[in-house]
Amino acid sequence: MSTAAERVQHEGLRGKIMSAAQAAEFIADGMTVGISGFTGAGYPKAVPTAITEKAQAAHAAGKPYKIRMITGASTADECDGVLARANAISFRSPFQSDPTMRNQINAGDAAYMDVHLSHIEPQVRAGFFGDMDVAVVEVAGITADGKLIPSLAVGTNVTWLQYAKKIILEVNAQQNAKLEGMADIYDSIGLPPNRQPLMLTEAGQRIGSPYLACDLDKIVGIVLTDASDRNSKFAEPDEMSKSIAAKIIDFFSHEVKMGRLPKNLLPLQSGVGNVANAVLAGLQDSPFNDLVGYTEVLQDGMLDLILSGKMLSASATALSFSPDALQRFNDNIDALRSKIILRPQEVTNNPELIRRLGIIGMNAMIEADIYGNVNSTHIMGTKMMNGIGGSGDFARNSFLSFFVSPSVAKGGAISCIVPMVSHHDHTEHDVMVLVTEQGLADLRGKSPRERARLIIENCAHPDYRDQLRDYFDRAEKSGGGLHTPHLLTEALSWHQRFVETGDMRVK
Ligand code: 0RQ
Repeated sequence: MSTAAERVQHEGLRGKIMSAAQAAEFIADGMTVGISGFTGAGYPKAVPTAITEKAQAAHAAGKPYKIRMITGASTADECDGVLARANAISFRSPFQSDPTMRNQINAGDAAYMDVHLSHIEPQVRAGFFGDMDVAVVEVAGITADGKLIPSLAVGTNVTWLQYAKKIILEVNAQQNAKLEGMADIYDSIGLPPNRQPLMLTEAGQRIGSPYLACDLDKIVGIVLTDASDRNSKFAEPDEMSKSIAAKIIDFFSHEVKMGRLPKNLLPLQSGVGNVANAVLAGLQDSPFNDLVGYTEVLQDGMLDLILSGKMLSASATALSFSPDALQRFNDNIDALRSKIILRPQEVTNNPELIRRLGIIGMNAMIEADIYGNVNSTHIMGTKMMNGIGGSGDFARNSFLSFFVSPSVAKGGAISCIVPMVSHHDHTEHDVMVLVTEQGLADLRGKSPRERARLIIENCAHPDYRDQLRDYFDRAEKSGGGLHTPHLLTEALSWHQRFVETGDMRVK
């Protein structure tokens, strides 16, 4: 493996190598900082800690110091975590999953704008977030002619490098040098009224360059690192995840039999987490072959489908592996380079492409209501969990859109099927199939009342079915034929009961 210094092959840029502390000097209080990283991959490992030290010194001296931080998606403890603990973030967008950051957002100590991942790059380019003062971007290397080799996530790097006034690069020797050639960087989408069509007609196609590019004069510092992404091991799929996965796979078989899906299905998008991983693990032993992936985050399950030959190719924005899977990836990188395509998130999450390619989108949820509206972000309607991420881009535009969840949370004290969701992320119009360990509700082609009966009988936990039937029956009778029956004074009473008593069940 080459050292980080050896990976800076451009003569002129070698003179810009400096420490993280020196690089952090370019970042002043109040600045908007574009940071690389997508679901725990490709985030800077050293400069965030150096910013933290600056913030702590400023705060100790009674001076203000906070940055406005915009990323591709979530980063990791060495980035979101350290900065949040040092109270160094005043504003955060578009997606995070760090516990301290989450607490600060919910306490009102940091402002948060939760944005569809397909929107963040064009909105930054359009100036909705003001100027971007500095970008801090991790790369796997810099070529002799100044091209940047993307690391394990491409995320928003194209836009950050173009729009930031100054650029700090972290060159990380831990990222495999053989990543060179895996990315497909397309950066000519533009803004209205000159937005260009994305000429990508197959998930595995390449339309751009393998390199990121920027104005080299904007690079003010290069920091050398040698640290891995901090992805933890996935738990082996538990019974709950396996049960949800099995129902989805049965449904695929049914759809193939009905002639509504081809034998190799359609390109698969899968959200983050254990259920998503279990669905992909379940596909390993399924009758489907020649699968194709088209997803934001490529996790262990999809990697193993490619390695076993079940999946032909996968397009992603980030490779977010457990340590074991990263080893398998590195061991097989020569064979994988032509099968995995790393794209900017503005391409991956582009509604135009998701619609054109006919994606099967599978995402997790916090709760759904009896009509099929889904809440992916807010606990009890008020507390931000992570953010909408790319789930909305995929839910609205996929050919088939699934939402999955266990039927209950917190040991049964919370029903994930409720009369009315306490926050709306995905409306009934974007949710086609709901799946819990109890069963699957195919909502396509059904009216709200038909959907309600199906969701209650198929997806709700038995402990809550009578309560839901009672709510729906009384709502139906109350108005004499309402299109979407509700009892407005009771619709959110289940959440209220949980807040007051710690249990949604009527005792
Ligand atoms: O709480 O952590 O205290 O134990 O919520 O629940 O079941 O482990 O679910 O980790 O798969 O996350 C929707 C949040 C699900 C995620 C969400 C509690 C539960 C637990 C987590 P604890 P689970 P997951 C592409 C796709 C939006 C972004 C997205 C998410 C914790 O999937 O952030 O889809 N999605 N991106 O106990 C109260 C309920 C609850 C509940 C669960 N109804 N009420 N608490 N919990 N249901 C990738 C990107 O976009 C980057």
